[in-house]
Amino acid sequence: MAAIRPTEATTAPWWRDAAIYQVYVRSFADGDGDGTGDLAGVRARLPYLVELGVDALWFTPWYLSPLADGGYDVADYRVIDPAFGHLAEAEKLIAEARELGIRTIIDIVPNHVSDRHGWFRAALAAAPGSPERELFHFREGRGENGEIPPNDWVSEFGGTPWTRIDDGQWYLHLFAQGQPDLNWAHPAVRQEHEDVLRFWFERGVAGVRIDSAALLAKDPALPDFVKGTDPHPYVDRDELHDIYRSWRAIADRYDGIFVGEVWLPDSERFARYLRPDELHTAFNFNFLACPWDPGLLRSAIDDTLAEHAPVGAPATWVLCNHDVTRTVTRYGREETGFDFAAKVFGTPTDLELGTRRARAAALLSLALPGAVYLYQGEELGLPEADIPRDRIEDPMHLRSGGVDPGRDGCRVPLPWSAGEPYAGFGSTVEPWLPQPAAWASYAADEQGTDPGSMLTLYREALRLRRAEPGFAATPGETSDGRLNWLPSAPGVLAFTRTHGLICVVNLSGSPAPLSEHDEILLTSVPLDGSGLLPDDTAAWLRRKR
Ligand code: TEU
Repeated sequence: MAAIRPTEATTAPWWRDAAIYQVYVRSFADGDGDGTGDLAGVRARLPYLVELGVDALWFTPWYLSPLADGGYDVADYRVIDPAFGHLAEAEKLIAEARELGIRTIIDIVPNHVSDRHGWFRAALAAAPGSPERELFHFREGRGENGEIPPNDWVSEFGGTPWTRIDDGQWYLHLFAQGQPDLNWAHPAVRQEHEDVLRFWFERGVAGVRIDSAALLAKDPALPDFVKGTDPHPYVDRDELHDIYRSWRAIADRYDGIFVGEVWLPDSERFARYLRPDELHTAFNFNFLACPWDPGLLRSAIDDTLAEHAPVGAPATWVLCNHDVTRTVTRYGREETGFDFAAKVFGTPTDLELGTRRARAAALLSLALPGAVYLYQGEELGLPEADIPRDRIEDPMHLRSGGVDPGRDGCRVPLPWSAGEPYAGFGSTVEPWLPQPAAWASYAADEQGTDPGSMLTLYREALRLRRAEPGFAATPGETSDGRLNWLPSAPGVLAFTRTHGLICVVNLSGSPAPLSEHDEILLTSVPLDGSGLLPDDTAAWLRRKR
């Protein structure tokens, strides 16, 4: 059994260098056979997660939801969706995981609720101008008969973010129609979210991921968007920081942590969310979106460490999540960066190349100072799946008029056992999203016994990352930024951490010499004995002093 790392002064707090595994519950494992993943499925697979060697699980929303956006449309935060289980089972799961040394992070979606949430139903039933409507952004339309949306904003999922209801008013939803935005200027909205945080901290969760964390606050006038105006009417407004300071005070009482989903290009603005009395960490989307290019990766790493240092927050390293193209697919394409706007159907992909690079990227990201997030299936090297168009459920696809492929391709139910129906996902009926024909060839059971598999690489890398003190955050050293670049050939990234650990990644296009070392700890592909590191591969080395 893995032990929870002690948090005394001998080691840094757990979250500063944790390996956190993202569980997309619907697609992780199906415990009751109905085609949808559930909490029973997760509980049954806890030993797998222990063996993988992760410190915490982040669960995408598991609350009651009509699933207009895969659960990011919450109808009730205090109820587990019956498709997943029930509250007592969630409590059991949190406790069982903790017994096994794994902490739990839940997902809170403060920007909006589901249109089935009690508050929104009450708002629809109430009259324009009523206190019930004040909790949301209801407005009259423009034009002679109010038939034009109240402003010119564009939904994050495309199209207008306004929907008109029967009495003629419009309500704002930055995402799908089923996700009405809350009015964060209203004290009841703040109060309710603080209660929800306490509700879950009381149940033993160790942390909270904050969805769309930079979008909640709106200019009360809801003005048209004029490019270049500062402040933006709904992105990164100063009012947010007061909200997060009050959340931090609550989390501190429970020793809980936050990870914010903050997509902001400006690093100084980004770092403001990580000041010591605000969020503990935020996802590093610049690294996630970075192309497989030595210069760009090196700058992304340097910029990340530089932006975190002044606020004393640890960096996070993320290669993929439930919103973006799977890593092995992205790296196997001509455009290896990630950009929502550039997604199209039918992009040519070399999966062998992508997989080779993803293996090297795994060693790179796991060697960097800070916390690392893994998305379920990343450890199996799953590619982005082609979903038949009539089976795509993602509102990003539906609202684009079918042009955007959407995000379902990275949300396909996991393959557990090669020889079982639906690759061992656990279903007795077809899972909610179809699995590609090749899915069984990625099954965890066969990868677990294959020394050359992606799963074996992740297990070994996570084991070493935990065992080697040189990879750990240093107590008292707030920047955790112990990384020194080593001289290397053009196109080769080489850096040291402490205790003589070295990570080398070759993106030069040809074999490159390894940095001086005494011991090879791990390589992303077997070396041939020439002393050279092949292109698109990585190695962990040790140099004794
Ligand atoms: O994602 C937020 C999201 O979609 C961002 O990409 C957003 O568009 C960005 O801030 C724009 O700059 C979260 C969840 O991860 C996603 O699954 C949900 O669909 C979404 O929020 C709505 O809750």
